Amino acid sequence: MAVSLTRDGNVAHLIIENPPVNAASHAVRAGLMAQLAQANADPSVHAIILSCAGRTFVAGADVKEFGQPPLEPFLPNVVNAIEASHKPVVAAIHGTALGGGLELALGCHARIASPDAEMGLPEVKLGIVPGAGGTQRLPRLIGVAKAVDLVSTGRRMSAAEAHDSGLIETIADGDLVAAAATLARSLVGTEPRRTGTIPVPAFDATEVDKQITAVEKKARGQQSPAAAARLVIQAAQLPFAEGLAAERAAFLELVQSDQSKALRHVFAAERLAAKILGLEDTKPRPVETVGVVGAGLMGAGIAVAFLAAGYTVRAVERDEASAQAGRERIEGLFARLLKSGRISEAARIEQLGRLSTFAERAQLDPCDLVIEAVFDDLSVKTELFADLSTIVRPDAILATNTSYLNPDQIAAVVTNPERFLGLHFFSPANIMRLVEVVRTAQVAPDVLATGLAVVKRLGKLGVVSGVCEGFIGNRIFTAYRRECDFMLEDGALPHEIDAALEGYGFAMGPYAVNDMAGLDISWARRKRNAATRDPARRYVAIADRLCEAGHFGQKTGKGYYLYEAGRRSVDPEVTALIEAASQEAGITRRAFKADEIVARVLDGIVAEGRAILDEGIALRPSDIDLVLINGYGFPAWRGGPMYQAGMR
Ligand code: T1G
Repeated sequence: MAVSLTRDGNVAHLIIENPPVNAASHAVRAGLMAQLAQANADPSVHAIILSCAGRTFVAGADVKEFGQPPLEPFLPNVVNAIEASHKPVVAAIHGTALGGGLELALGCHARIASPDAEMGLPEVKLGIVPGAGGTQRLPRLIGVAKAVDLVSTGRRMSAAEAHDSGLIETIADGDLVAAAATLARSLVGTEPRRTGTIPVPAFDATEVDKQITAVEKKARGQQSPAAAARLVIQAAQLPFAEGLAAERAAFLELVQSDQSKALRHVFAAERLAAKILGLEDTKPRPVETVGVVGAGLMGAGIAVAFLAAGYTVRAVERDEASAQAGRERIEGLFARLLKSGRISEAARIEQLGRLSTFAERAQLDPCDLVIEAVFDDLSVKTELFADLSTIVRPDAILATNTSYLNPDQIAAVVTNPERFLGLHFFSPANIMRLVEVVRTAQVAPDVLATGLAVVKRLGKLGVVSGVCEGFIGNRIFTAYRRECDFMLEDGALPHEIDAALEGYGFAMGPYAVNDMAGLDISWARRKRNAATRDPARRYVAIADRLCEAGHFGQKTGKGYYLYEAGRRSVDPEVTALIEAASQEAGITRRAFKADEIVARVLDGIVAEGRAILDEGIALRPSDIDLVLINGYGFPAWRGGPMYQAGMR
């Protein structure tokens, strides 16, 4: 039974049980309506509590029912019925109360949560808006500005923040259900506090308008964030029932939209990425102490990611001075997280407390896993891993963060190479969600499973990639850049290509990205590969010309663009250099429309994606979508390049 009713004296306890995440499926909705009616009809019941069995409170409507014929009772009606109850109903929240789950709790007359509970309305991440009263009830409890932030970002609130903002009455100290029963009993005989009847607090309309403008800018073409934010404003302008109707209409329209279908593909793809054939029953190895070799930009970010996820970190550098610099770099990242409010002072101290830095590799011997982020050169890597093989336990896992080298060549020097794999982080490693888990030729199943489990514990998205130059992401990015460079030589200009792709929804165009990363890194690699480059293949020398002219990007104040006083502008010197390169190549330049630029780029990406699938480097098209979305700024609301190409 999806919803059971038990008694605790004069309190009826409704318990939802629908594993794995108590989604508000049809059975749950019908069960709630029936048990609520029974509790309300029973004179010996004076109050009601609503809680969930298993690991979490309701994590939302059942996304698996989307696109199916809708079955009554609909969730808004269930929430309204709870709100209308003449006996007080208390929600007891543990785990994650998300979407329709939080909306159920908002329909209750009071809410209590366990200290580690989280709450949010992440519907925008599925291309929809809350559809069961969330945009109308939430602002009545936490105010308009905070509600706009929560519904337009889909972020979660901790129990502490929820309590401070007025979303929940209290945080349970000890047994959650017992505390909820006490709270429910304290409300017996009082008029239930129906959220829908609470006036929306006054708000600063100018400030909220600015908020919505920022939401639209950040959405880069995605509809749902601004739609959700506007509905919150309407809550302050319309009678409650009309606000609910406006929300429902917006929900029903968006749930049919291409953007929502694409984002639901991404939701399902993320769950699928963790499912690897043959690893279903493979138990990961225990990992608690992690070694990080190289505490430069990448290494420091990786160390912060592991510390934030509760691991003990031993960071090693080549000498004392570098080790000290590495520690300062890590502390600097924490200081920035603190300043931006992403971490509390207590958490910063606790996490840094699990860090130790050394100048001797021998200090890595207690590690369960060691990952390196040293200079991306084969001889540097092989020397390191040959040494590490003699230092750490024979069963300790060794991982490389290489972006372009062949991990199988590195594995050749590793003792017990079955314990070696690639964990390719993206910069900044403590922020970027994507990690390519590189399946080396000899990796043991439980080592691969451990890699995926570690990435999940880091709160990141692991995508398995086979071994080829650049793995999935950089290989496709090379193809994407190649198409862009061809158009550059054929007549387009960097700002035109960037504008076309940003107009399509990319976070940033390739030339602006290149200027941020620095042109010299890829120049060094091109020079390394020049001897083996296929002379039959078209080669565009524009980037080389720019580097020869000292255009290394933002770090030199000029790259594909000019950077003055923090502003980016078109550089006539670059335009002239590009036109000269076309002439040198005997090409008559022509104009490019934005649509053609986007189509050429997508064709290039999809063609490389198909090759990667044919070679078995990626396990499925949706993995490629996830890599481009989470590592290269491809707009999630378009579902990914392979999805756009009709490959599911
Ligand atoms: N419906 C159905 N199945 C769900 C689900 C959902 N809402 N959420 C998760 N699952 C499945 C998931 O597919 C996987 O299944 C298993 O649960 C474990 O998930 C009216 C309309 C809750 C934080 O957007 O964010 O409410 O792959 O691997 O990492 O306004 O899942 O094992 O077969 O992700 O521990 C709004 C979505 C819906 C929350 C758990 N809610 N879920 O994370 O496990 S729209 C959401 C999550 C809505 C109303 C509207 C996470 C999680 P399988 P998992 P996890």
